[in-house]
Amino acid sequence: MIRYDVSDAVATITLDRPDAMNSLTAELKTALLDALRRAAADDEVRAVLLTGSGRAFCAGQDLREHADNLEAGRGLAGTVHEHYNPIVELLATMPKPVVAAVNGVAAGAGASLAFACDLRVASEKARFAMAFAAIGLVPDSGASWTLQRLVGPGRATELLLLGEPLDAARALELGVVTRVVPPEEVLKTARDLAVRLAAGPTRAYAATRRALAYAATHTLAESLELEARLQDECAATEDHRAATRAFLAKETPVFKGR
Ligand code: T3D
Repeated sequence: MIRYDVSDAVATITLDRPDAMNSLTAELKTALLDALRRAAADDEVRAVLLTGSGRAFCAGQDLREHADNLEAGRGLAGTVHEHYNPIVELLATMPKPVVAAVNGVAAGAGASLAFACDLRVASEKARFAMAFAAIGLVPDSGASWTLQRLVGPGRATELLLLGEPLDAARALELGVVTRVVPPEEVLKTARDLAVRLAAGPTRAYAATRRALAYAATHTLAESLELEARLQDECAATEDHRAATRAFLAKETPVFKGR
């Protein structure tokens, strides 16, 4: 259900239910959460790459399992709290960068997973479907928070209420994705970015993620205060000291993530 592979300090996590468009069952969500926890906790992993196998990135909640839960009177069976929320929180807050290789359609919570990553590289064949309203649900897995930060509240409202699919070109235009490449290049392009980030100042990247998330919901004065604290932390890192020495010696810095 999940493939987990580490090389070049990048953990590649692949949703691997291609026959069901990588739609999310409880089992797959548990495996994804485990994989993300493993990547977050492993100091040898300095960037994460999330992708899907087959023609989809992820079609969101598995609606067959969902229908079974509804029929059995279990409602959502606790999956939002138990799975979706911790998955998205970890994607958005783990202390290392996360890149999504959106190889195909990303629908519902599948789109939300991509939105929670730092960078999104999409295949020309990818599309995003804000599929929640079409089945009478509210956007979840952070889409109400992330999408409006990517495209602004006006566009986000339209996308979430009308649910019209967004092709890759339009997604790039609106800022939902950062790059669009031919399908055969999507994984390599995203992986190259992840490898580049994995060779960077991991602690400064973690601090940057924190600062951006914090600034999105705090005042300028509060954000300046957090920046000052985070800058003290970064200034004390081995990477910062070594990079400063390298600059003055006109050398290329080698970051160790410490
Ligand atoms: O507990 C909770 O449920 C709460 C959390 C909810 C979070 C959510 O994610 S809600 C949103 C759930 N996802 C959707 O509503 C998306 C449903 N799928 C679609 O809209 C379309 O299938 C796609 C836009 C993803 C792809 O369209 P297309 O035309 O490329 O493919 P298709 O023909 O519609 O689907 C291909 C197969 O995948 C098909 O199965 P079949 O007929 O070949 O046996 C289809 O049923 C299956 N499939 C697609 N999405 C899902 C799915 N099966 C189960 N669950 C899916 N989400």
